[in-house]
Amino acid sequence: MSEKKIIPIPVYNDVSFELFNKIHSRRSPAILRGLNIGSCLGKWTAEYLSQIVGNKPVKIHVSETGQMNFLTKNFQYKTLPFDQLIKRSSSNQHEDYFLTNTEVYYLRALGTDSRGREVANMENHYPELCQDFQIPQFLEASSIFSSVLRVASKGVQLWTHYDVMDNLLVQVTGKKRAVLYSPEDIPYLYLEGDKSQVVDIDSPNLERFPEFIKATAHECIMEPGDILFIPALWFHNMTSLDFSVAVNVFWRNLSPEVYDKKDPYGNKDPLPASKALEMVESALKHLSLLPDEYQRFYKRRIVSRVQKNL
Ligand SMILES: O=C(O)CCC(=O)C(=O)O
Repeated sequence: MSEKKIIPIPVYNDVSFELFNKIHSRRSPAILRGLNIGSCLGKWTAEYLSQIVGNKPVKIHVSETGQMNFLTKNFQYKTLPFDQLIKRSSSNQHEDYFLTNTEVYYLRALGTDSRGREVANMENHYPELCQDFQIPQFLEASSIFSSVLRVASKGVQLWTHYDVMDNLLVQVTGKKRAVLYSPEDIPYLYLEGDKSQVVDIDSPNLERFPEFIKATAHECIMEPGDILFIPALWFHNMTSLDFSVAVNVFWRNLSPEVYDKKDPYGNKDPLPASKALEMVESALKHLSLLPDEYQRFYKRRIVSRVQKNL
């Protein structure tokens, strides 16, 4: 049986603006280590965060198991005061809980509107934390789309997915394992929309997902202070190895008109791509009017036409 392929994500120390531009144009992931991210490093403990942010309500994911699965929704959305979230997510056993006393928590900060349509922005929504945090001055302010606070219990593993914007993920507190797959690995990832159906990437069900073995994992362990460059369209699967606090910044590398204006997360396909995907669905619907033999023939013709352009 063939072995799982793993490539370590390269680590760059004290990255200059010029080096960052080179890394960015290579379109592959990298760890930027030793950059100044502000006084948050070492300061953002559970006690400090609870005290400074207080009890404002936040919408979170709660799950009995660390391995969260967006497709089967093995978690629930709940609301907690921020300080309660921090208390619970920084401990393994809870006096108060929703599902079980060992449940885990994940916060992906959103805006403040009740329908979750507002883009996350640290300056607007967590101004008390902003004085402690800075992103290296590599990005043009006008291209920045969002800045997202992320808090996770130890053991939370976020499903493999892609986003459509470039991303700098700044790990502030705790360690995190990052496993990334190249956009070229799409044939092996069993996608449903922007997510992979392969939830257990370390012990995949190879009867259901036989091709997954061909995917190459680009891996690293992020230390506090590390910044991971996740290029747009790279799949990523993140596991918090400790109580974890991170901030990520999404920015646009395409012209603004191609992005979906109704996308608060930075993960909706660019408009020309979503149009094209819709047309594929429509093509399949048309073909379903034909007998199997003809359907297969014309699907192969379509695949061969697309492959000519790859
Ligand atoms: O580190 C995390 O909690 C998830 C990061 C992530 O999915 C992202 O930055 O897009």
